[in-house]
Amino acid sequence: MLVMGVLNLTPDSFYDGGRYITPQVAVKRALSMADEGADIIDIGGESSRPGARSVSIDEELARVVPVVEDLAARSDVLISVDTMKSAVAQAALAHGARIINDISAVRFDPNMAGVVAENGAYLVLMHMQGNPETMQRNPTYKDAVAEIKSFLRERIRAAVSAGIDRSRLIIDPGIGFGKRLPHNLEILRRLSEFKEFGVPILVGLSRKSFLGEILDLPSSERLVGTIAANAIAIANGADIIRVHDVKEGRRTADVAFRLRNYAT
Ligand code: 9MG
Repeated sequence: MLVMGVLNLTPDSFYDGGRYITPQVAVKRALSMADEGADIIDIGGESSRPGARSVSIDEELARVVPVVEDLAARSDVLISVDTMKSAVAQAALAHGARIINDISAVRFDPNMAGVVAENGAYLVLMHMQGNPETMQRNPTYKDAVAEIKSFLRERIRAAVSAGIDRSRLIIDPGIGFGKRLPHNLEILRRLSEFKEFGVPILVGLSRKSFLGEILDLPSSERLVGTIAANAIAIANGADIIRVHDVKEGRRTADVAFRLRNYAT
């Protein structure tokens, strides 16, 4: 059971935007997340929030690469980079990253799958209906779980045919990416159905707006909701949780995983 700590190097992410804006502060935060029990640090240089400003390759490289390089020199923690750009992925992998978290599931940049394959990197394939700009404009499904599974099946096939070893793949149903509250709830309730792919399942629900809808609370007040929902996700089969609050996420993971696997 792995915990992925979120490190956004962006001014406009929905919860931690603007906090880790210099490389020194960002690396310090990454090291403290590793101390708190993060197995993976997911570093992002472009916000995927609806309406967020898009970032040039040069700007994203300038934000991400110095942090990856310095963190890799100071720690053995697994470094993931949240990017849809193959040039950013290539540079990050050359400087010590091991995982590419591509929320487009290698659809937005035609060179991405090749870069991941050539570097023998791990790849997160996430489902999103639409794109970050349009995704929350009335997303619609007949059967969200069935449609997300069919998308992931096709993306796994595409990744493998681009030369990425299946053992390097991680799937993610993309909580909040082109989904309304009932879709997110249905996905978490039926998460075990994603086990049929035989690859690890990552869930990112930390402080997201569906929790705000349930609780009628802003992102700063959604930690307890995050813990509750992560515990259910783990009970239903999640292998990796992506969280802003690593200490709490680690404890949630350890307890929920032990309960899931307890055998008399
Ligand atoms: C970058 N990012 C924001 N939310 C995410 C989620 O739920 N999963 C993954 N893989 N990445 C995410």
